[in-house]
Amino acid sequence: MPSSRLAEGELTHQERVPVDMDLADAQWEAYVEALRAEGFTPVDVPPADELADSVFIEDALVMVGDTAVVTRPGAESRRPEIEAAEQTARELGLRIERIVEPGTLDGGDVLPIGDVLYVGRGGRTNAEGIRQLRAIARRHGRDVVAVPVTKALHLKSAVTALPDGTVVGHPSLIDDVSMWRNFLPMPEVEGGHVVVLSDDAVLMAASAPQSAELIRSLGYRVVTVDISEFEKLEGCVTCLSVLVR
Ligand code: CIR
Repeated sequence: MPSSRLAEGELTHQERVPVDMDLADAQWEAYVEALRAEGFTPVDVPPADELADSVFIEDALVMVGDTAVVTRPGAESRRPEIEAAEQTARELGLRIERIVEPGTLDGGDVLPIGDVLYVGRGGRTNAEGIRQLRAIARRHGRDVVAVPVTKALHLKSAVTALPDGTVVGHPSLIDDVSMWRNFLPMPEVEGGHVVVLSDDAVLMAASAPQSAELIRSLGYRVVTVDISEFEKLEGCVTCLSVLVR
């Protein structure tokens, strides 16, 4: 659940604006309920109230097969978040691997498409973090493809993928659109953020209604959640959970 200090979280591209904490808590509950309604069993990572960004759990853990990679977040203020994340992964019986100093890697920079992990090299994830993830991924039969990210906080702030592998995103945030073979531009920035729920359903933020319509027109069921208070801290719909399948 969100820290009561959420409003003090890291900001890179946006101006700080007031956060309605009651609304943030309600939006969090609705997000968790939406996942439950889709058949997931939500497991809470113990709340870390002193860590403003701790609700953005995606950045602390990356799933590679049945292994949880505990990251080393690029923002120093976020490094202590990994403790509770690792503890929860252990309690779930997952195998653990780690990104270690001097590597940095945020889970928001890791986009799995099939057996490939696309990894954003930007402000939070460095070359050493990518090298370490590549070595871990290889042991699990997966490839890593590194992608420069200079216009967005994380790779997944710029692009994500539909269940069929189509990459969606807003061109203004993408360094090189031509590197994505199967790219579909979205009319809104937040339209580039989808959580794959199943082969035919995705979760999206309510802030991207035109993109949701476009994706519905392709035959997908689109579940929407309002995450306005998290978007004020540069959080996307992907960043509030880690899906363990
Ligand atoms: C940060 O700057 O680290 C947080 N305020 C937001 C992180 C959002 N994470 C994500 O989209 N994966």
